[in-house]
Amino acid sequence: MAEGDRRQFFRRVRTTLAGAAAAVAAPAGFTLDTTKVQGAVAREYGARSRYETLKRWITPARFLGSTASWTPLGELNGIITPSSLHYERHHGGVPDIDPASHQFLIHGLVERPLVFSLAQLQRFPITQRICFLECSGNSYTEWRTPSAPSVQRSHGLTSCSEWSGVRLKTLLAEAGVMTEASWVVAEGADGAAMTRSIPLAKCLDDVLVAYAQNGEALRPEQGYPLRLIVPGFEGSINVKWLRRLKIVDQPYYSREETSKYTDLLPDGRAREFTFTMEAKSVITAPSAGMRLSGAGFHEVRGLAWSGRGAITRVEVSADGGEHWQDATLHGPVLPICHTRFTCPWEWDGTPTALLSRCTDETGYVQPTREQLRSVRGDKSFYHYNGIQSWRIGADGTVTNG
Ligand SMILES: Nc1nc2c(c(=O)[nH]1)N[C@H]1C(S)=C(S)[C@@H](COP(=O)(O)O)O[C@H]1N2
Ligand SMILES: [Mo]
Repeated sequence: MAEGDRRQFFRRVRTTLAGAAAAVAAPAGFTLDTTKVQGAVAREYGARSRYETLKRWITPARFLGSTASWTPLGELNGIITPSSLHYERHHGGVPDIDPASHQFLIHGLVERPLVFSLAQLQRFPITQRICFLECSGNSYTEWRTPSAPSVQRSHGLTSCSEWSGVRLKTLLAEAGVMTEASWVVAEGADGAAMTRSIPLAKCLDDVLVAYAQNGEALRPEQGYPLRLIVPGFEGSINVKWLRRLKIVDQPYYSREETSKYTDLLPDGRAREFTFTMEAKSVITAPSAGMRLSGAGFHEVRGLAWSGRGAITRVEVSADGGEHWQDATLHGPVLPICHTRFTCPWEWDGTPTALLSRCTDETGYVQPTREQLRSVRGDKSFYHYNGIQSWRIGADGTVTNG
């Protein structure tokens, strides 16, 4: 038997035994309650079971309208985030926009300035893609002393949806982009009038003007009725409540790309336009705030994603980073998309730490916190993608660190 085969074989055996260990034997003479109870009638618009209570965690607002809500990653499964639990970030509150009167303008360095209603936009060929969004402020608590009390509060500013809409390049072709154009400035219709500059090349590649999320209209929090989806780029550039695209020949250096969303480097200079979100992974269970019921088999579960393409590998360490084992990736494994991984783990009941490390299709390997800090210094806030470590105590408690 080849070495790889043998490893696979042992893993299969271990998983089977583990399954048996987790199963509960039915007591002798056990009878299942088979009473029939008349149920409720159909509902026109669905809601979850009244026994389910999972929620986003909302950052206490510093001022009215500027807030963030975090996805409870620890308790979710699969790669699609339920729309009701998609993280939110807004700088001027969630506007209430009537789609019947909303107008979307493309102007600037174009042959034909165009204005669209939602209905007009929906007559263009539709396309869809599943991709993650991640706020560049996600995991900011982990730069210095890792301190978030849960994976929701360390990593919950990322979510993954299926988005449908029109390719921006289709609309730009319709408008006729002039040769001197090189950037596109996007503006939202919210209280913050969120404004971001996007390289024209990206807009002619895979940017979407989206009006649907997971099959239905966008949620108000996600930009109803219209938003940009800029796959792999930091969250803030995915302008919601989109009302205007101005085609220009230089970036606009708006507030959101000078005072905010820049990375202060060790030499005191600020790096601008860090567009792409680098590869990152995190173990979602067990994770901080959870408690293991006891020694024995546990399945380590998590998520990995990269703004540069598909995840090709995730490794898990159950001894604080000394040894690493390949995790199983569960399909579909899509580019620029949350990817599920699992890894069987036999806990011996002694204190240890669980870590995950991912690699993407460019060969980039998720760095340790120390590696990141050695390059980026200790003044950074945004764009943290270091390896996360969850400490397991002898009593089964899981903490950050
Ligand atoms: N118009 C507008 N667009 C916006 C924002 C905003 O405040 N206003 N916030 C941005 C930020 S910082 C992020 S991280 C993403 C969040 O998208 P979501 O709320 O759908 O998760 O939207 C971006 N688009
Ligand atoms: Mo963000």
